[in-house]
Formats: sequence, structure tokens, C-alpha cells
Amino acid sequence: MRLDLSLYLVTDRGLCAAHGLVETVAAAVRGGVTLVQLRDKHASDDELVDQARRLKAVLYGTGVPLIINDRLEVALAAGADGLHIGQDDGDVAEARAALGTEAILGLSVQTHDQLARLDPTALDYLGLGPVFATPSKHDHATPLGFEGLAALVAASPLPSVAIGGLKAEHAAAVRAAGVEGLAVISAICGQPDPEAAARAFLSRR
Ligand code: TZP
Ligand code: MG
Repeated sequence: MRLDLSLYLVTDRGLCAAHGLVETVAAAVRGGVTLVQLRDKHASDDELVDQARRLKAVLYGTGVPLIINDRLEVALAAGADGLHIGQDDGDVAEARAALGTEAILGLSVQTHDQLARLDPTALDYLGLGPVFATPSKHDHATPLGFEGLAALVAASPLPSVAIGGLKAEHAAAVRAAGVEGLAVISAICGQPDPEAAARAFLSRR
């Protein structure tokens, strides 16, 4: 599946609850989201596989890939298009070996040290952040700001998305830092009209 990082929706159970997970994702994709990550730190593997299957059904035919956060077993069981892992979520090479060469594999990166240590041949993209402090991730690293983001992008061996506190009005400045796209939770999931919220990001590119 083609990897288009332009607008990456990351789901959150609480924030998606207003419209429901599946309808939130469907609306966001109508609004132009190009990639979807199912992220739920609390769901059991079985619950997550079930949610992933429902999201796959709604994404079918759209060309928008479904990525699973953290849980390799869930990504494999649900037949998802890929996996996104953090620095403490296990080994990139092992994940690649299990997923195969066709799957999309992304890694979160917060520092230059982490950039220097990663193996770009095993990965498809990087998530760089947080750009700003955000209540959507409680244990996030020190925010990079636009300048920190630009420095990290300049050193990145792979295409990247920025994440963390991003709103539509940040789209131009974030892209100017050199990333391929923006990843967002609350600016789409938590909005009264997720379709319009997604569209607002793309009208400001
Ligand atoms: N990783 C770094 S910040 C973040 C994640 C998952 C949360 C982003 O959420 P929001 O609501 O777009 O700030
Ligand atoms: Mg993680």
C-alpha cells in the first residue's frame, strides 16, 4: 500500500467516543486523512483486533492504510497494513522480521541520539515529537518546538511526520520544518465535526 504521510490520524478511545471510533475514522478519511493509526493503551489484544477489523472494513477501498500502535500481535492477527512502535516497544528488526517487507513500520523519535541509533533500512517513516506539550499523551518527552523539530528533520534518514499539540493553523509552519506530514489526535478526534477538522489541515498546506 502506498505510504502518504500528509495527514495521519491517531485514534484515542476517549476522544473518539463522541461519534464512535468507526464513524470518527470514516469522517476523518472523507475529510482527507491519508493514514490511520489505531492507538489504545488500555484495550485487550482481543478488543483491539476487533476494532482493527472494523476499521479495516471502513477503510476498504479508500487506499488509506491502517497502522496499529505498539501491539505486533494485534497487527498480525488483524491483518493490518502496519505497526507503529515507540522507543520502549520492542525491537525494530524483530518487528520487521515478523511483519514482512510489505508492511509499513514506523518509529517514534524524540532525540538526536535516538536518530543516530536507529536502523533506517528496517523502517518506513519516523514520528517526530512532541512538537508542543499535549494532554493527549501523559508521559511525553520535552517538547521540540518548531526549531527543535526542524533540527531533527534535517538529521532524519527517513520521511517523517510531526506530532504533539498540532492544530490546523500549525500546518504550514510544521511542513516548512521539512516533515512530510502531520499526525494528530485531538484536533480531529475530539472535534464536533471530524471531517471538517481534517479538511482544515489540508486547506492550510
Ligand atoms: N506522541 C507524541 S505526542 C502524542 C503522541 C501519541 C499525542 C498527540 O496528540 P494531540 O492531541 O494531537 O496533541
Ligand atoms: Mg508506544
